[in-house]
Amino acid sequence: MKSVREMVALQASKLGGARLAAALKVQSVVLREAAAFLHGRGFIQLLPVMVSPITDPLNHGVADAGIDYCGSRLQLTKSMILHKQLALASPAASKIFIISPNVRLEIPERASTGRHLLEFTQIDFEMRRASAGDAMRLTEELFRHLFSSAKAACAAELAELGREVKVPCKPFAVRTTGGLKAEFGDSWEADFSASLSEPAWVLDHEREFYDREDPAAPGHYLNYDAVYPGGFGEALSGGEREFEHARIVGRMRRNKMDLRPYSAYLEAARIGMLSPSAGAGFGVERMARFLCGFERIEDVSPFAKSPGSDGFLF
Ligand code: ASN
Repeated sequence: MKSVREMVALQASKLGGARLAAALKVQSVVLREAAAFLHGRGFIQLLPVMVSPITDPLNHGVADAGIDYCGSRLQLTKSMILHKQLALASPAASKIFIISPNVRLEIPERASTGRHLLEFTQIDFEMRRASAGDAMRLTEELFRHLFSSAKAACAAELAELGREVKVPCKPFAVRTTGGLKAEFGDSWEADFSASLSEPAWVLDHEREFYDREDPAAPGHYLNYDAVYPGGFGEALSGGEREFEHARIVGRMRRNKMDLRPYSAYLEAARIGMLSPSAGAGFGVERMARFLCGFERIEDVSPFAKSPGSDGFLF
């Protein structure tokens, strides 16, 4: 166990170092250019929701993080998916994005992936009456724009890091989760990413209740993950959404969820406030890590919080 003095000295050298400085510049370009690109496509930027009675349930190894307030329980946002669906009810907001801080208390084992942090920021977008294909084409253009902007604006920093960034061709290659499992087995995610030289899509995996199950092929899902090449793993995830009350309830029951906390969201679905939509979100720190070619995501974040760690200073 290191002393506070030793830990502060390490933090000082991280903050004063060229590596973090390069990553922060790359990340800043990603934030600026993602907002500019989405504004240019007619998206409205919403401010983040950070506490709410409901958030993304993320039924996989993430503990709830909440605060008690005046006798009720507020959750810290794990993702704004449910609020994205609700916000689309505004006529001003047929295409929205949020630079959204998320808190996910991940299981300690996730520290080994190099791409999980307890708090991170995602650029989260949603489009009313859009299809999976619409969201995938938009993502491909956005990623191309972000990669080429970072390359141009941070040429000196990337050269110093010895990192060559390739602007991907579009459309990205497309695979399915089932096909990759058959080819690579249980470690398909890491192995598939390691086999790639450009980002690729992985379609159709059973995730949360809000990703739409294909009405024409039950057991299949109209969702998509973008995967970075070179073993950097998942970049973005999204899907078409369930918006009809009966289907949402059916999916929640299948996931053995307690419906009570979601009563207002379900009422909104029942009265038709939710519309068909598609969207996605990608982690800003993950993109900075990929563009810089860093092994660990902690290296792009000045105040990184790794899963399982209890030695947080700031
Ligand atoms: N942002 C993701 C989406 O739009 C959800 C998530 O981050 N869990 O599907």
